[in-house]
Amino acid sequence: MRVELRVWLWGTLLVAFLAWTGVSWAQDTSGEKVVRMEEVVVTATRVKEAAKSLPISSTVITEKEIEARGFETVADVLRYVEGLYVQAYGGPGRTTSLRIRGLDSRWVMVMIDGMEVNDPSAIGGVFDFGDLSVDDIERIEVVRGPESPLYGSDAMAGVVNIVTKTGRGRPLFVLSGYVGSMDTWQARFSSSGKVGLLDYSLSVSHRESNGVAKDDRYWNDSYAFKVGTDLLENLRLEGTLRFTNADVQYDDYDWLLEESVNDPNQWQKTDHLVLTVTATYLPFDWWESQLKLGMSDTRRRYSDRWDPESMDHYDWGWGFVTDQLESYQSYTGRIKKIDWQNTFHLLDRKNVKDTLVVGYEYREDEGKSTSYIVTASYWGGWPLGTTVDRSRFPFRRTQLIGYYSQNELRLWDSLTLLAGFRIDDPDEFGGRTTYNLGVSYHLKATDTIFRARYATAFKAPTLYELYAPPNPAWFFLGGNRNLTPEKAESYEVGFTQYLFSRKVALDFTFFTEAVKDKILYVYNPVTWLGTYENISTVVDRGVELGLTLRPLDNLLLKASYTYVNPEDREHHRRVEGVPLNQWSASLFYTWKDKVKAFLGARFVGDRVSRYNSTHPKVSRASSYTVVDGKVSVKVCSHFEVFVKGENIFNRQYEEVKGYQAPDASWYLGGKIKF
Ligand SMILES: [Ca+2]
Ligand SMILES: [Ca+2]
Repeated sequence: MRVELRVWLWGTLLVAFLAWTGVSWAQDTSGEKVVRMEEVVVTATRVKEAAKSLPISSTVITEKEIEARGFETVADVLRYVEGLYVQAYGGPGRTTSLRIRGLDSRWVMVMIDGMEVNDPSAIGGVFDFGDLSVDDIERIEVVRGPESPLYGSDAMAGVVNIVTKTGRGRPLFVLSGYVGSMDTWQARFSSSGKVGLLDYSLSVSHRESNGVAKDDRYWNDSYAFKVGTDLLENLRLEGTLRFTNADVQYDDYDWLLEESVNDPNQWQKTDHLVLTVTATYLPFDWWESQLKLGMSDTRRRYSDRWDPESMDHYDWGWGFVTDQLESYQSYTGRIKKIDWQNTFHLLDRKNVKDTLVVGYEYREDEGKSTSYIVTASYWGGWPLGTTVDRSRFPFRRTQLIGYYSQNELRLWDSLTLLAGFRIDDPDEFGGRTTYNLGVSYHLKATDTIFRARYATAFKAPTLYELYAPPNPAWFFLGGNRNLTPEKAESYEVGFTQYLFSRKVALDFTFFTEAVKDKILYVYNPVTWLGTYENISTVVDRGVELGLTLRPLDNLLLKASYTYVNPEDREHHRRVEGVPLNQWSASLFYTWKDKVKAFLGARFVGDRVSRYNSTHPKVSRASSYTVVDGKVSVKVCSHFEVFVKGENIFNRQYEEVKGYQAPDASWYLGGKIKF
């Protein structure tokens, strides 16, 4: 039977069963709520607001929901969010990127506690989600659509902000761990609470796995720490630190066959450190001033020694053979920033509320890299010699200064008008101004919220695209200093309809976004020499549908459907690697606060993996449906056991063609609280 059909059948049976048991336990209201209908979001406007009342599309995932789903990484959690597509190059620890509304991962800004963590030493400045665990996270906020008017460059497709937990109440200590498929084991210690004037939260975890196939080992150590104090009634100081150290074995890739080729001794080592210090001061009750200093440092090292099994030994045909004897690459990227935000509650009356945000941001992006490759070549068995290719991308820095402002006017508690603009002064390109205009209206008679929004955005070229040194071995002419920022313009309209005293919420959003002057690698077909140019245009259109259903207090159903179709206007074709259709459904169930269960299914449609210039056939990556679940049982007030399954029906699938995703995986674990 097809996986989709089985999923549907089992899903229907399960809903029927839960509804039945749910009715018999309807009196039981002790279940903790995974999702509140009135979720608040900060990232969308830089001010804490009810998410649905804003003219901006956002999703908030709480700690409880993360815990209920039982996933290990932020990427796994994001796979269930509407409008998002996560692509991993294989199993645990492998490079993982995120698209928002089908747009490039280069245009997604990722923040941890309001600090950008994108890697400026990566070609497109992309953040790699592969090693980011859910340790010590209180909430994940996702904003879809351009956020440049508030956050500047990089936020063209949207923003993901990961917020570390704030300690509250009596200190709590949690020890947890699990073992399971792929010889995986994980252990975590975490604690949070308030001691005297200090509130804190911390988490230390270790995970290792043998991965999907041969020589796919993975280790991850993650440390997260937050400490805060309300020094005065109107002054709060807060510091956060997150450090991840991970090692993963990766494979070679055969571009002709679009297949992975095992390499037994090829490793990637990643260190990522994020630090933030924030002071929040309220000189008056109508003025909140926040100063944030932040730093994000990413180091990646890749090493490989020769072996006969992988593509280190490569036969080019015509008797020409190369052996890559040794290779080593190192990349260091760092972002430093100062953000000073002032929020003025200018009017705060019953029928008129006006909030003005004014801020200044200074940001530095730094990067450098080195590469060392030793290759021996042969022709017809005769040695032609050994070449040592050393290249170095010397330390580079770009600076960016931004001034932002946004006014939010709320009338009669139903009409919200939002207007924002930001002036950025990237040191290379002159000033950039981005705008944001939005309106939302709550029609109380039918409990419907209507939304509409217009926004512009830009992304400055990355260090690599601008300054990369030429590399004749790769026919690379070097970075292009004449590049200009990529620009985007977007519109969206939508509504949220609540039904049955808000037990049901329906969301609909239509959006369109056009990106001009997209930076692409362009090469001369005769000489093969190439570099980056502002050459392409992408026009994106799509819809997002969401359904939240809480028929009973202890039962919650969330479902979403996303259609996106970004079109490459230069070639008049669909952008590679983007599924047109995606849906997901999640069921959360609590029984007397003793049993908690999650069951989820998600479908990803097929993707064009590559257009072949010499071959008329387009290569495709096929669609898939994956089912995940978790059941945890509280044995006593201090101890719980859980079992979780990922890809339960053992669907063989690939997010990126040629990179096998994990088979059905089962994990058994426990958790002690004291
Ligand atoms: Ca391998
Ligand atoms: Ca090797």
